[in-house]
Amino acid sequence: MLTLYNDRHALHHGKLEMFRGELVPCFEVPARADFVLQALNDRGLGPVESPEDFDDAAIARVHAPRYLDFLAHAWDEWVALDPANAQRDALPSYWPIRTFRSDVLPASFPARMGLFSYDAGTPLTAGTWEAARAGACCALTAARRVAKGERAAFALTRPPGHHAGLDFFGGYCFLNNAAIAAQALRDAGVERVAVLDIDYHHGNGTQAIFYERADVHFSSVHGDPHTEYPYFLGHADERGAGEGLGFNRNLPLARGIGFAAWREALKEALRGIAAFGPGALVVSLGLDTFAGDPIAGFTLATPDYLRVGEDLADAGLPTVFVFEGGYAVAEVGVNAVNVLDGFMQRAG
Ligand code: FKS
Ligand code: ZN
Repeated sequence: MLTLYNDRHALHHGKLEMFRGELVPCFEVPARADFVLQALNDRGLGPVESPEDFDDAAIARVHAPRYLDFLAHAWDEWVALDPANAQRDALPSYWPIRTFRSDVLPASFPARMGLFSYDAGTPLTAGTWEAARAGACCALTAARRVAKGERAAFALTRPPGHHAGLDFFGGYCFLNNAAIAAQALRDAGVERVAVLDIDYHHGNGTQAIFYERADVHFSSVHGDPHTEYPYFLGHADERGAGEGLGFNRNLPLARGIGFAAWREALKEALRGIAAFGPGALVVSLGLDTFAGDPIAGFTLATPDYLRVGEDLADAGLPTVFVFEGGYAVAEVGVNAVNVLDGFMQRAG
């Protein structure tokens, strides 16, 4: 399978995230992508190519201009607050929750950090903007290649994207690579695009971006938000709104379930996607459904990911895979490549 690899991903390297009242080492580390690249090479599942560059317009199809402007300058503003900040990552501490105003753009940088985010687990670092921007170009290149006739392409990049919304970061995500790819496919002339999110965590950002649209269907299989991150979105009764009503589908599953139950939900999501009749599929490929994942709760095993790839290939759609979560670092590469390998073997 064609892989587009963002070799600037490691410019985003958070040190610490807030967890249970303490700052702990980040789970979302550069080594994750390195292990996937290594596994691709070991399997001989090439070619691996460099992404093309795109201007900000393609990214602004999905994200608000004032948010992109904030991200582009955030690190410089952080260091301007205190030169010592150059040695530490920026984390938000103040959020405009209900009854506060979010229409007034604060002059204060810490206030804007909170306005444009929703958790304290997503450090912004010196290279975050460059890495995330190059990652969006990686997803855009994969979409372009699939629009031009490639059966499938894999955007291998980080930081991940599916929690990032129109104008907010969170859940280790800054730019929504899957949403950017889906919009690019629409702009390339694909009339209906489906996004299937199989990360352990609900893709709240992607859902929100397309919630009122009938041209992009979003389906997600994930840990039940009653108990799992991101907690405040991802319930089964979220079916879309306005013109988008009926084009959003959530299949939340209880923490602890195994592959058989998970695969039934996957197949159910794929039936809904087939009924939608899309011209292309974008897969938010998280591997944190793995039994050994340190921050998630399903129990898929390494060989199961070959079956996942086969099931996805059976949808018979031009497919863009976008790398999302997966924190069992030593296994994430083989698990990701099993999906892609299973897909290609089945797709022929
Ligand atoms: C552990 C608590 C959970 C946030 C989890 C974020 C998950 C991110 C992800 C993505 F694909 F975006 F990377 N903290 N400290 O896996 O969904
Ligand atoms: Zn996840």
